[in-house]
This record gives sequence, structure tokens and C-alpha cells, in this order.
Amino acid sequence: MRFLFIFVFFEFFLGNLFAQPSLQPMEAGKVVVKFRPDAVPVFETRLRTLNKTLSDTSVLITGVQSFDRINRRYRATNMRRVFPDVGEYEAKHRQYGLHLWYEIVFPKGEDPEKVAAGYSIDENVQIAEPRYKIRSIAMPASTLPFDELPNDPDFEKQWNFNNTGQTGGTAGADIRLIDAWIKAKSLGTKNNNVIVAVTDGGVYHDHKDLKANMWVNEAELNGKINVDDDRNGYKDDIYGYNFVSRTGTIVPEDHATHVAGIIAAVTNNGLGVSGIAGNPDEGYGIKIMTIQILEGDDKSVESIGPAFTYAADNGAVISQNSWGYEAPNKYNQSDIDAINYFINEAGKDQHGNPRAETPMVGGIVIFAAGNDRKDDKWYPAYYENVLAVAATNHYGKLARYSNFGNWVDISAPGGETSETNKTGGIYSTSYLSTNKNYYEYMQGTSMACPHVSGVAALILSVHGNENYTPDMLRTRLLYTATPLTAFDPANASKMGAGLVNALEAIKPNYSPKFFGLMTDTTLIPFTAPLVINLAKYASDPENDPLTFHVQTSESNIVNATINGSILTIEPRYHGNVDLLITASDPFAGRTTATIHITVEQKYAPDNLKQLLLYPNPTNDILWYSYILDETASVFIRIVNFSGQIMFQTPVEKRMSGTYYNNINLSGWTAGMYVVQYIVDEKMVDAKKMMKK
Ligand SMILES: [Ca+2]
Ligand SMILES: [Ca+2]
Ligand SMILES: [Ca+2]
Ligand SMILES: [Ca+2]
Repeated sequence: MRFLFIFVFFEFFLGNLFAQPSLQPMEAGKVVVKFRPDAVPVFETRLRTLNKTLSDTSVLITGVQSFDRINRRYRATNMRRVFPDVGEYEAKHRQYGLHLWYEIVFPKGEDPEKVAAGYSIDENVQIAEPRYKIRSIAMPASTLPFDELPNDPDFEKQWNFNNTGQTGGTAGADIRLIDAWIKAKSLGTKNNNVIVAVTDGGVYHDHKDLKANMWVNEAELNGKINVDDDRNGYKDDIYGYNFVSRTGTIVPEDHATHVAGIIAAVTNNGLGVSGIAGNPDEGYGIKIMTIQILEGDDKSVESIGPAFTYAADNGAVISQNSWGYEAPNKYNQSDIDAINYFINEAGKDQHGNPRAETPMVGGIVIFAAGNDRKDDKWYPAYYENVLAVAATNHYGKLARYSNFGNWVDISAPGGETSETNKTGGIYSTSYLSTNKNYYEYMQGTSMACPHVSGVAALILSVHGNENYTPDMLRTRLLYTATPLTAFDPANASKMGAGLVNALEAIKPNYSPKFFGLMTDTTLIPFTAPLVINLAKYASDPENDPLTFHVQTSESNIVNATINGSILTIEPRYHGNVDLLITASDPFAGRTTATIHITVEQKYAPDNLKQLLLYPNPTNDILWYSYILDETASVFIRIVNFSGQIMFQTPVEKRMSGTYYNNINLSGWTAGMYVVQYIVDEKMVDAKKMMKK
């Protein structure tokens, strides 16, 4: 019912965008401020002694005069940390400045934007903003109750996984899941520690088709009620945490349970539906952590941030999010800070080291694009560091409700249901208070998003290890997506990389190879650089795009640079040098080859002018070298900028060759000098030199 209400409300809103009064997409009576680091110790000390409760009505007085003036003006009654102190991870949270965020409470009649503006002028405050409301990205569900639980043949309803045209859609407009499972089985599993944080309403963790794949905090399961048994800062967090009620009691809901089932309903258990990464018997079993930030008709968590830090600090590496702010162009910076914390710190312990057997170091955050059928800035999906997911129908076309635009990263099946055809929706686990082990059809980008989270989990369960990074995962998801140009030419360019493709995404990566690149020593003249197009000598089994890198054993003999695939080797000096060339694909597949170069000793008269200085600038010792191509009289001279001679070597008759020596400049006045190279009484080269 909650979702029906939201839907009707937004239809109304969209049709009257400019005629209606403002939506007030903000929480009443609250603003969020970020203090300057030097202001916070005062507040921390003061708040410890204040002992205020949130029901207090007296004005908040902290002893910081400028701040208290604003508290009086808006009759602020309390403040508290947005990110609570959670013990062993507190130090890491402080590195991210999360302790600087406070929520300030004031009477609900005040306009939060005005109050935020009022606080933002205080010298102690860096940022002050209203708390923008969030909503589940849900669509009205078309329900199809079952009298008795179906057996696994309900996989037939899951066209999104394997579309044979069974629902009247287009065969092949699916995520290639059957082929992916076959491939995963042949590859074997590498990691059973993939935890996906379903950040949503509460997941019904006792659902018969989900229970085996729920994350369980064993210390709390076997611990004492109202005690934080594992000392992670949260009491009784067995399956995750309810950030709305601030308790461990998850309140099960249909939407979150549906989302969780798409990712990890228990596959092949003779019951109900399949989940993308839900088959522990085959080794690609993953765990769902339920992070409840929405509850009932209108209750949502006041501060999203701790939902992300909790998930990261307790082992999740994939954050699944089918929610967004109520209005476009709005977001809270504290939420964005927490999303970045998840991306950087998931898979790491409190010291920043990889967690034991983590499938990835760092996290990926995946968001539904939203159901407004608009190209607007819908945060957090719009935020560039997260993956934004648009929805397709069973024809592989942009679903009629889906947001779209060049900010969308990828698409996945979200389905479409109508009164006459419910089977075009996405069928998954759900929850009714009267039928707890429920299944139903739903539609929305809310349903599309967990397809990407599920495929991400499948990739990590097959390939994940301590060297796997979020960049590799993100690249793999986007790079292997099925282009939508064939299914929906009109909209394909606004639907990101294409339709998520589980088969291509879990294929192992093979490293590129070099072939035909010269391995014998190559003699190059002193006069001209050698240019090699490395793309002609390297290939990747999957035709992945390659990036090249070069490392030089002796940078004073050649200067080697790479621009795209073009390697340029500029001679500087005669001698031998090895160039180590690396070709890398986007998934950490790499190969190396060594090129041996000899720069010819014989040089043309033009190259006589070879005076080299090192280091430059210098503190004391200056090394110099020069090249001589025929027998001659030679000396080196240093002059200051007034032309005064400061130093001169004896004039010596020398054979052709390379000479070097050093001069001790300690005690010289700092400044600019010129080093001159004089051959048979002619100055053939001069270089500026800086004495520090
Ligand atoms: Ca705990
Ligand atoms: Ca407990
Ligand atoms: Ca099942
Ligand atoms: Ca490759």
C-alpha cells in the first residue's frame, strides 16, 4: 500500500510540475551540519556533560557563543553525531571526517532551508544542509498469490534470467544467466565470503527461499539480548541492522525481500524461484546483509550515513540500493561522504588492511536510476562514484517508467506489469504478514538494480580475492554488457553500457600477449628517435583494450615515453639500455617484454654538443659529462650571470669518447650559473645550472 501511495503521488507531481506548491522533500525539524575540525573538540566535551535527551525542549547551549546565538534564534533543542562512535572503527571514521557531522533538532514549524542557511554563516560550520527525504524506488506491484509454494519450475517465470519469449517478449532479452551458471560451475568457486548489503526496507530473513543465504552475525545470534556481543557498536545486529528504529529488529517488507531474492534466492532447492548468486551447493553462494533504512508507510532513517559505514565495517563489499531522494537535484553531503567511505574502505579492517578472505578490497555501490521516466539529476544514482541502473522490459527496451540519460551506467531487467499482463514483471520472493513465504511480480528500477548487484556478487564469488578492486569489477560489468542498439535503437544511448550480461561478465580474463616485438639488441643512431606502435605487437584473447607502460633501466641513455600505444625512444647518450614494456587489460591481466637498445657510439658533428649536468639544481656535488667525437683540446668552465669565471678545468688534449667528473660547489653562493663546454677554443654547448 505504501508503494501505491508513492506512485499516485508522483504521477500527480509529474503532471503538475510547475503548478504545484513545493514538495517539501525535507525532514521537518532537522538540519545536518559539518563543523570545522578545530571546533569539534569543544562540542564533544560539552555534549558529554550536557546529558540532554532528544525530548528536551530547552534551548541547546554549548558555550560556543556564535553558535549558541543561532541555536537561540531557531530554538534548537539538541544535537547529536550523525555517525555514532562505533568503537574500533572510530579512528578510521575520523580520518574521513565523519565525526564532524552533527544533526541539529529544532521545532518542526521552522523552514529547514532557512535554518540551514542560518547555521552556514557560523564560523564553526563548514556545511549546513536540510535533511532531504528519501523514498523507496518502488512501483505498484501486481500480485499473483499462490495457494501452495511452487517448485523450482517457477524459474520459467523468470524471463529476466532466461528469456525464451515465454512471456511474449523478445527471446534473448535477458542477463544470460543459464550460460553464466554453466560457466561458473566449470570455473569453480574461489570465494565464499561475498556479502551484499541490501539497503532498503527490511528483508524477511526467515523466508524459506532466502534463509540459507542470509548473512548472520554469529556472536549476536548466540549472544545476549540488549548486549553488543561482538562490540561493533550495535546491539543485537544478527542479520544486519534497523537504522530506522535503531535496533537489531528487522521489520520484514515486500520490497526489500523481493530485491534480496533477485540477488540470492536459494537456487535449485526445489522451492520457488532462483536467485542470481544464490546457489551455495555450486559454490557461488553469497550472503545478504539487511540494512533497513525504510520502514512502514513513511518512516525512513534520519541519517543514511551510518548504514554505509556499518555495512563496510562488517564485511559487505557490494551495496545494493533501490531508493533515492524524493526530489531531483537534492542530496546530503554526509550521505555522499559515507558512500565514498564504503567505496574506499569496504573489505578492509579497522587498520585499513584487507579483511581475511575478502573477495575485494574496496566496495561497489549500485543504485536504481528511479521511476520518473525523466533525465534529471536523481541522486544518489546520479552521483558519479556509484553505478546507476536503468530498467528494461521483456523486449529489452527501456521500461516505460525508467529514468534515463547519459548519467546511467548500465541497464537490467526491471519488467513491466499491467492489469492484463503481470508476467512481464519480475518474479521474486516477497513478504506478506498473512503469507510470509510469499512470491510476487513487481516492476521498477528497484528490480533492475539487484540484477547488477547479483551479477557483481557472482563475479566476486568466482574471481574475487585480496587483489580484486572495485575498478576491476565496475569495468567488467560495464565492458561486457550487451549493447541495447538491437533491442531499443531509439533509447540505447541513454541506457548506459547496455544490458548486464552475466555470462560475459564472469568469463575468466586472459592476459594479453606480445608477438613479434624485437627481442634482439637493436642498434639505434644518436641522431633520431625510434618510434614503435606497440599495438601492432600485442593482442588480447578477449580483444580487451590495452594500456602500455614503459620502464627504462638507464634513463640517462634514452628517454622513453608512451602516448597511447606509441613508444618513442629518444637517445640521450651512447650505451646499452633495457626497456621493460608492459601491456595491461582493464581486468589486471598483463604481460611484459624487454627491448634491448644500444645507442650508437658514433655520432654526427651536430651531436658533439652533449654536455649533461646532474643533479640540477644541486646542493654541493655537480656531476657533468660530455661527448667528444674526435681528438681535441677540451675544458669545462663555469661562469656566473655577470660573466665572471668561477671555475675552470685544465685544458686537456683528449681522444674521442665520453668523459665525466664532478665539482664540489659547497660554499658557492646560491643562484644561477652557466656551465660551458669548450672544444678547440670554441664553445660548443652551454647549460644553465642552479646552485641551491
Ligand atoms: Ca553487535
Ligand atoms: Ca546481543
Ligand atoms: Ca528456490
Ligand atoms: Ca583480457
